[in-house]
Amino acid sequence: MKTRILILIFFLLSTRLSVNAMDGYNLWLNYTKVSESLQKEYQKKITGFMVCGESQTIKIAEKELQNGLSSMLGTPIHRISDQLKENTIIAGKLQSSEELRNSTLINELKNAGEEGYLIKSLKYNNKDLIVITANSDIGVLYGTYQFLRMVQTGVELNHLDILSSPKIKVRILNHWDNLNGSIERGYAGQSLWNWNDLPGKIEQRYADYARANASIGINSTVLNNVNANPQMLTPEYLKKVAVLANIFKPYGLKVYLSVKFSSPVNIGGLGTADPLVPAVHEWWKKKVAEVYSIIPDFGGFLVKANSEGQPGPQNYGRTHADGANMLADALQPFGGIVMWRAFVYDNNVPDDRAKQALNEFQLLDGQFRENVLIQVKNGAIDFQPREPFHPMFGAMPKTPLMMEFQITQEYLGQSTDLCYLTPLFKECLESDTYAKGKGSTVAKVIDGTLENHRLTGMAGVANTGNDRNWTGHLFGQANWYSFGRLAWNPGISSGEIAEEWIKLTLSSDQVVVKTVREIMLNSRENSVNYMTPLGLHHIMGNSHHFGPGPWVSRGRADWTAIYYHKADSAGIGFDRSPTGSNATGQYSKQVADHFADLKSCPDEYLLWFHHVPWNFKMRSGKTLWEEMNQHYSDGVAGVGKMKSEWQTLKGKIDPEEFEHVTMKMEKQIKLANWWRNSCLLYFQQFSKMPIPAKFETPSESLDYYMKYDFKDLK
Ligand code: GCV
Repeated sequence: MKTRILILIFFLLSTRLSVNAMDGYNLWLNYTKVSESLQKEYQKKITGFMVCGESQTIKIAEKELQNGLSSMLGTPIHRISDQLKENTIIAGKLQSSEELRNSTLINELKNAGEEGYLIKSLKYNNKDLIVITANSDIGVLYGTYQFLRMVQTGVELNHLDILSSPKIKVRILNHWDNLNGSIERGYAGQSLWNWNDLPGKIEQRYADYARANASIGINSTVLNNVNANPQMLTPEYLKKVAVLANIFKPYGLKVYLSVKFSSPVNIGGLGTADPLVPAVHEWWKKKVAEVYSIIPDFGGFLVKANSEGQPGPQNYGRTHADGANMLADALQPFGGIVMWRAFVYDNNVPDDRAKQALNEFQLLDGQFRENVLIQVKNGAIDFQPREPFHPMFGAMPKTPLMMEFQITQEYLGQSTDLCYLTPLFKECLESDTYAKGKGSTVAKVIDGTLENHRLTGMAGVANTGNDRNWTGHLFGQANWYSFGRLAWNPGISSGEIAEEWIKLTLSSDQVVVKTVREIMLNSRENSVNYMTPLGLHHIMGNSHHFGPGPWVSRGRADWTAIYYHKADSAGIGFDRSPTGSNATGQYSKQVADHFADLKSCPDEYLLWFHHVPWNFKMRSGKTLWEEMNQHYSDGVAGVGKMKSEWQTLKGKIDPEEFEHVTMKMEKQIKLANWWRNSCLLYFQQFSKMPIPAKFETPSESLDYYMKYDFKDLK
C-alpha cells in the first residue's frame, strides 16, 4: 500500500513537473503571466473582449484573446456578447460591427490593404475601447497576434494608434522536405508532414505550425524540396496536400509545391518536357486544373531548373523564360504564381560560379510573365556566413525579384550553433545597389518600391522538423520568428526583433533581456570570425557543410574549398576584380568600383574580391596573416564569452531550456576551436608565418584536425 502511495505521489509530481517545464513546443506563444504590476495595469485596461464575425479565422482570434489574455493577466478575461462595457477590446472587420462601421476608422483603414490591421484606442458612447480591425478576417487575426505580443512584451496600452500592413506580398517558407520524411539540410528531426499517414490521420502539429506562422505574418508555404519528386503532383499526393491546405487556410497560410520540370515525362508519359512543344503545354494546363480542383486555394509552383542536376528548359535549348512562362500560363487563370529560382549551375565548371546567375538571367529581363517571380538567394554563391549582396538585385528592373534567405543553418553550424541570423538578413536588405542612384537598397528592390512592382516576395528555407522544440536548437526559433517579422517589415531592426523574441520566449526579466540580446546580436559575427573571416567562403566540410574543410580539393572544382580560397605562397582570396574574374563588373558602377579597389573594399569582403599577399597591410596596421589570426581567435573567444554570459542567467530561465542551450554552447566551443585551429594550421602551410605569440598555438597537428571525428558535435 505504502509503495503504491509513493508511486502515486511520484507520478503526480512528475506530471506536474513536466507540465511546468518548458520544452520549446509553444515557441514564442507561451502567454506567460506578466509581472504583478503589469497585471494590475492591464486588468484595468482590459475587462473583456468582443469579436465580430463568424469565420474560422475570427474563431481563432477569439480563442487567442481568451487564452492569451487570461493567461498573461492572471485572471479570466471573457468574451462579451451583448452590451459594450468600459475597457473592452473589439476585434473584427469594420463591416462586421455596428460600433465600428459608423466610426472614422473607415478612412484610416484605406491604407491597411488586404492583410494589414489597425489597433486603436477610441471612445465610443463615452466608453474607452481598444479596437483591432482590418479589411479582412486574416488582418484581424494578424492584429490580434500583434496586440497579444504587445501585452506579453509590456507595452503601455494608452492612446494606441497602430496601422500596419505587410511590405511584402508573398511571405513564404520553403521546406526542403522529401516524401520519405527526410529533410535536405534539416537539423531538427524528420519532416513535419507525415505523408504515410495523410490524408487519413491528422496531427495536432499541422494546425500548430500554421498558427505559429500566422502569429508572425507568414502567409505561404512550399511543402516539398526544390529537388522535387515528381510524385508530388500525382492525385494520391495532391489529396494529402489538400488536407494540409484546409487546415492552414483559416490561418491565412497558402500552400505551394515545388515541381520537377520533367514531370510531363516522369509522370505524364510524354517523351519530352520541352516548353515549346504544345503537348507539354497542354499537359501542364491539365495538371494545374487538376491541382486546383483538389486544392482550390493553391498558391503556385516553385521551380529549381538547370541547377545541380535538376532538369530544365535548357535541356531542350530553351531559356529560363520559356520554362517559367509555360508554367505561368497554366497557373494564370487560377491566380497562381511561379517562383523560378535563379540558383543555377552550368554543367561545365565556370571561371567563377558567382557570375552564373546574372549571366543567365539578365538578358531575359522583361521576358517573364506578370505572374512570375525570380527567386534569388541573398548572395551569389550559397548562403555563406557572409556574402556581399547578389548582383542580380538591381540589375533586372523589369522583373520582380524575390529574396531567398536560408533560415536553416546549413553553413552556420547547423543545430549546434547559436547564430542569430537577423544581422545577416539585414546586412543584405540594407545594401545599396545604386541601381537608381544612392538609396536603391536591396529592400527596395524586393518590396517592389524601386521599380513599382506589385508582385513581391521573400522566401526563407525553413529550419523546422519534428523535434519537440521544432528547430533543434532553441535559438533556431528566433530565426524563424525573425524571418516572419522581417518579411512583414524589412525595416525592423535586429535588436528590436531579438528583444521581442526574448520576452515572448524566455523571459521579460531585464537582466535576461539585456544579456541574451547581447549574446544574440554578437552571435553571427562570432560564427563568421571562427569560420570564414575577411571574405573567405565555402571552406566547410565536403557536402555536409559542417565544420572546417579548407583542404577539400576533390570532386567538381566549384564544390571544393581550394577553388574558393585559392591560398598559395603569394597570398589568399578569389580575385573577382577586373584583373581576375571581374565579377565586380556585374554590380552597378559605384558598387563595382567600391569592391574592385583594394583601398575601398571593406575588410569583410576582402578575400571575396581579392587575392591578397600574406603580408598585406590591413587598415588596422596588422598584416593580413596577423589579422586572420585575430579574427579566428576573436571568434573562439566570442563563443566562450557567450557561454559565460549565459551561465549568469541560471535560475532566471526555465531549467530545461537553460540546460539545453548550455549543452549546445559546450559543443559550439569545441566546434569553434576545431575551426580556428584547422584553418590557421592549414593556411599557415602557405603563409609560412608563425602564429603570433599573443595567440594560443593549436594543441594538435593539422593531420589530427583533418581526421577529427566530429559526430558528437552535431
Ligand atoms: C536543395 C545548396 C545546398 C543544396 C540545395 C541547394 C539549392 O547547394 O547544399 O542542398 O538543394 O543549395 O538551394 O537548391
